[in-house]
Amino acid sequence: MNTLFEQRLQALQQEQERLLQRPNKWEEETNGIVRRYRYPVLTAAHIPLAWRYDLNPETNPYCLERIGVNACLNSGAIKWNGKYLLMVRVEGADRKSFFAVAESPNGVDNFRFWERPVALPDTDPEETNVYDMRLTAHEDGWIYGLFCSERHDPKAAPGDLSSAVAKTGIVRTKDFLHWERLPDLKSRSQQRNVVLHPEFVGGKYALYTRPQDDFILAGGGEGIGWALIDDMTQAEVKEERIIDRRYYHTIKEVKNGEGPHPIKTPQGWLHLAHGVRGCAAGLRYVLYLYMTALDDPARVIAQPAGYFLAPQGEERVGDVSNVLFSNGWIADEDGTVYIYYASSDTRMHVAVSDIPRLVDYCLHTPSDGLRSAASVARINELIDRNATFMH
Ligand code: BGC
Ligand code: BMA
Repeated sequence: MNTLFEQRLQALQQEQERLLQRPNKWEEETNGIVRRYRYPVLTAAHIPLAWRYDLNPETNPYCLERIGVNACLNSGAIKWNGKYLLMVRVEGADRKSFFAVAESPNGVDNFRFWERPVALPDTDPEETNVYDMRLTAHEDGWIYGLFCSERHDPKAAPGDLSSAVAKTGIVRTKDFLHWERLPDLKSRSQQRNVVLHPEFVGGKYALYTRPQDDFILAGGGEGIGWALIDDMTQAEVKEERIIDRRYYHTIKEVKNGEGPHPIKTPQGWLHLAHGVRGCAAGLRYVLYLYMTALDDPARVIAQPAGYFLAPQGEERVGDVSNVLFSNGWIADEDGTVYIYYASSDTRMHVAVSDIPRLVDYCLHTPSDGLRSAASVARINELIDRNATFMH
């Protein structure tokens, strides 16, 4: 027996089991809106050893990792058969991302990957990278996954190996094992962060879109859009209108994008999105909430100013520092909301809240006055109203 191999493998297995079974615990936050859990729910170290190590001592006498994994990030989420599933963006050491399902019994810890990564139907040899899937259990009976499909820009100048083009890929499933790939979304502009609304709207499918002129910059793309689609098997954005606009000197000045699909509440659709601004450190990504009307999911009824989650502590640092990104949340039957978010393109976390609390936050947080003077006026209004309550 090769004892070096055995010892190393045993240590790796024990260490991973300890990590997978570690109970998570929430920490109080001063703003009362959410409770973050202390430990990341998924990291590269959660990836099964059989995906990374050759477990045959004959062919791997040093027990080396053969296929490295860099990060677990931007994950779609869904409750399915009583389990909390994440559709994880796993990024390899080779920079390529792929999808893999991880499952937890309680939504906050004990996430374990299924046996194999998702084998997405491979329909286009130019498709180089796939990431950031949004899951929607649609009322038509299918579970859809919309994701970003990226390729080298065919119009890039010779020697320019960085320019890319983003499209929206579409798959659907009924069991998370068999995936049907539908044609990519047709659109005049590049599209990343496209999300399927869970209900028909006037008999049509509805998409939250994010038109952009360029791969990185939104350019003339003014924000989160809305498009009605006749047929998901031939999905095409024919008309698109902006429902959540970007503004100068806000958290979404440079770009924004819908997170997961909105949650239906008695007071309206509750939306989670990311906003991006530029600063000397690069792009800063934060998360914000807004609400739209039940009878018209494209009509904004509440827009609290600023972010409700921004990078904090260790979340600030990673491969792409100063980033929180979310494309998955789960609203449980009892109203608990599990918000899954990645920090700095490196690891997955969960923060927990509930529907009444998030709705209260949306409906009663002042909107952005867009100017410092307006911010001061809002604080003074609050102080005036508080005068009778001060002791
Ligand atoms: C990366 C994404 C990133 C996008 C825009 C892609 O190549 O994989 O994580 O959001 O570029 O920066
Ligand atoms: C992109 C997103 C994410 C990523 C973020 C920060 O625009 O689509 O994939 O988390 O940038 O790198």
